[in-house]
Amino acid sequence: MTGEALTLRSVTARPVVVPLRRPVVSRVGLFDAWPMILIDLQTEQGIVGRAYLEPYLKDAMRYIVAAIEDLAAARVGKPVCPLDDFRQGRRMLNLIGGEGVAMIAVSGLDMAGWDALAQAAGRPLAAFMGGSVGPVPAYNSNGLWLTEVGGLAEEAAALRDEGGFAGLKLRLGRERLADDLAAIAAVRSAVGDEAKLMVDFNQGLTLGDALHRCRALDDQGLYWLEEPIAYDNLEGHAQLARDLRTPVQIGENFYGPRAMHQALALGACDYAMPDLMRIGGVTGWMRAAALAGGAGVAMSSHLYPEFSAHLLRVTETAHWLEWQDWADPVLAEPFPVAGGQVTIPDRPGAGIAWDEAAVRRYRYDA
Ligand code: SMN
Ligand code: MG
Repeated sequence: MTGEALTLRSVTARPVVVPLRRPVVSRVGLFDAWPMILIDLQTEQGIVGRAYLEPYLKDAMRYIVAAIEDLAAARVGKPVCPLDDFRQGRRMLNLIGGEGVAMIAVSGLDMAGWDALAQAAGRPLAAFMGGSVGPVPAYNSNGLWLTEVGGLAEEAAALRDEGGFAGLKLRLGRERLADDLAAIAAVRSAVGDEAKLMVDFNQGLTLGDALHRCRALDDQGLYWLEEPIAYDNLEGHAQLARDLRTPVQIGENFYGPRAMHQALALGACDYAMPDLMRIGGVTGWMRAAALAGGAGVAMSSHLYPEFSAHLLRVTETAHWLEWQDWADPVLAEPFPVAGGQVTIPDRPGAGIAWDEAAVRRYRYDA
C-alpha cells in the first residue's frame, strides 16, 4: 500500500425510483415508491466511492443532483479529503442556507468520499475508522404504517419474522386516541409484551395534542415516542421530554451536528437518531456522536442501514439501528439480517455496490 491520496475525477448522481413492498402511509406523507439518488465518486486511482440518498420527493432529486454536481465540480482534480470537502461544501452553499438541499448534497458526497478512502485502505468502513465489523442490534421499520388497524397484528408478526427482530416501529397519530390504542393492542397481541415498540408520530401533532396524546400513552410500555411535534420545535420537545416517563426520541431532521448540540442543550430528547443524509454524512455523524457521547444520550440511526451499521460500531452511545430494506432492489449484495441483528459484510468500504440492471430498470428522469 502506497498511502497515495485519491484524486477526484468525477461524480455521477443517478436518480432512481424503486418499488416498496409496503407503501409508506405516515403523517409525513404517502409514498408508494421510493426515490433514491445513487452517487458514484470516481477517482483517478480507479476506486469508486458509492453512497445513496433517499430524499422522499422524486421531483426534488432534480435540484439535489444539481447541487451535488456543483459541489463535485469545485473539487475535481483535488484529493478526496472528506473533512476538507465537508468544510468547503458547507462554505460554498452557505449563501443559500446551510440546511435542506445544501446539507443533503454535502452529506451524499461525504459518504461516497469516506467509502472511497476505506476501499483504498482495503478495510470495511467500521474498521477503517478504528472499530471492527460485527453484529448491530436492529429493529424493523419496514411497516406498521397508518393503515387499517385490522391488518396490523398479522403484519407485526411478519415483520418480526423477517429477521428475528425484538423491536418494531409503529406509526401513530390517527385521528382518534382510541385508534392509536387499538393499533398498539393489535401489535402487542401478535408480538407480546416483551417486544420493543418504537412509536413514531412523524411530527403529526400540535404541542397541546401531543401533551394529551402522549400522556394517555405513557403507561403503554412503549420504548420511545418519536417526533410527536414539528421537528424544529425543540422547546416543545423539551416540554414533552420533561412531562413524560416514556423516552422522547428525535433527530432524523437534525441538519448538521449543531442541531444535535442545540437539541441536547435544551433537553429536547432522551434519545437521538440522526439521519446520515441530514446530519452531514459520516463526518457529520461522527461529530454528532461525540456530542451524544459527551451528553450520555443513546444514539440510534435513521434510514441508511448499511452506512449506519458501520457507524454504530464506532459510536460511543450506540443504541438501535433502524432496519429498512428499501434500497435492496438496487443493491448488488444487500446486508444480511438475522436474530435481530444486521451483519456488516467483511468487504472494503461501506459495502455498497449497484445492481446495474436494476438501476436501468428503475431509472427516473428527474
Ligand atoms: C419515516 C421514514 C421514512 C418515511 C416516512 C417516515 C420515519 C422513520 O420517520 O423514522 O422511519
Ligand atoms: Mg421517524
